[in-house]
Amino acid sequence: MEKFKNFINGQWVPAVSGKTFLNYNPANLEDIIGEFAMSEQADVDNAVAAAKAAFETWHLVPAPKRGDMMRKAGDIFNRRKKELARIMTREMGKPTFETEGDVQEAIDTAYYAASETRRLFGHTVPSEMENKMNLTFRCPVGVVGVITAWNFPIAVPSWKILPAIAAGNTVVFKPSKDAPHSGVIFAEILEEAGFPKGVFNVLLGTGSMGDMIVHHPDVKIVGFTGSTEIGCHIGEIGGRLNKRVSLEMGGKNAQIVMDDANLELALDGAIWGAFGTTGQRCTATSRLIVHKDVYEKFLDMLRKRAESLRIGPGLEATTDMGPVIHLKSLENCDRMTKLAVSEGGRLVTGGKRVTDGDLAKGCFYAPTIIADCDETHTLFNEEVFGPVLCVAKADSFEHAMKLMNHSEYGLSGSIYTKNVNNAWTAARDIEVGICYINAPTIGAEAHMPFGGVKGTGNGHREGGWTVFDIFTEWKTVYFDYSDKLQRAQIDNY
Ligand code: UN1
Repeated sequence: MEKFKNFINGQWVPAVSGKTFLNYNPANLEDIIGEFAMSEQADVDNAVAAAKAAFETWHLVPAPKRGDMMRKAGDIFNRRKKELARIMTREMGKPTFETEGDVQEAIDTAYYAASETRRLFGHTVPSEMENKMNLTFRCPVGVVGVITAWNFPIAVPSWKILPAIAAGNTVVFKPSKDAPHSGVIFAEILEEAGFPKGVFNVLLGTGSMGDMIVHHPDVKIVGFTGSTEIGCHIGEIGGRLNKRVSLEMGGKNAQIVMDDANLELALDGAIWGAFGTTGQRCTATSRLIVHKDVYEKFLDMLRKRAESLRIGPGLEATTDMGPVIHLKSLENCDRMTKLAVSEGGRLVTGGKRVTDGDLAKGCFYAPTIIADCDETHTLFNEEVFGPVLCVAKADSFEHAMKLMNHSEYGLSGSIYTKNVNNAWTAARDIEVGICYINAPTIGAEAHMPFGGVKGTGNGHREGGWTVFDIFTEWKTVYFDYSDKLQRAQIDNY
């Protein structure tokens, strides 16, 4: 069986304890992907020490030179795109056309971060005193801990790792225990791109090791994507230890379909939003809010299309929708579906595990649609992270918006309408970080801010130019060339 090691200080090393864990292909649980290092405190200490030492010199490398290496990393991701996609699909399940898109997001992020190394702008500002100039610039912070989920095993880590390193920080990365091979790939690529030893380190292992990274006194910033429960836990630790923590957590994203919408377009959006990545995106459409005048018609269109999706292993070219990540997730889909029906929801399609032929070896759940839900239903409020879509009927635009904003989360939201007034009102009033007009709730682009409001996050934005606010500190410099003591607020007024 293939063995996978940690990457610390430019070396591939087993866990200090020698312990390992196994990871399985969710499309076929008989397919064991490999044996992965199970890191503990000693490994965390080694990785953080390496990153801390590397920071001493890395932060002094001119940013555009760091950008040159970043561009090379983008080239390597590009060269290996198809091969990586198959590795990622084998460990987390989504079809290869999706994992190729996942790698493309990392390529885009690498090139974008590389360009930004020539644009890490500060400000020059007039002083209130004579012969004095004020300016600000961004400073790297030190060792960054990155902890991510398995659903975008290359893209989401890239949003944090690449800008953090481009800005002059060093990184200790803990990939999900369900997508450790993707973490290994990341290290292979940054190693080949020529980043100095210690700048990027990967620790394989399970959740408790993530806790050790967060607690480590030399880790100055933590970038996290994952469940609300773990994110809030990390936030608490960060608050206590006074470290910056950027949290990207749950979602219960909704798409509104108004009576004046292009229904075929809205259907494409709903199917892709709800069942793309088997519904396992933080941005997945898990609530559909449909105007009463097109409600039954749209449900019928939705059912037909959902039933035509080809379920299968993501490695097969004909597959539209792959498995969910593990058996526990399968059980959760089933539990939430049953609960929705017991609370009065109408099962339109799905609601069962798919076990035809070889699919019985994997974690396949049928695309599931539950109609007649409203704010009182558990399914309307709680994230499933699977292919389970709930549908609610809206009497009017105002009612649809009320349903939309009835959520403790606020990552993404969408509206399909041809009414320009309603579209702009929705863009203003939907309580989310990412709003789509006539497009599904998924599909963020690498160069735009990504993040959510309310229970989804804690105010940070990855992606785009805003990500540098997470991974740098501002320094203000007052440059006095008057040759005398000038007392601000006193000598000038
Ligand atoms: C996630 O689900 O964690 O916008 C990220 C999207 C993708 C990224 C999703 N580009 O759906």
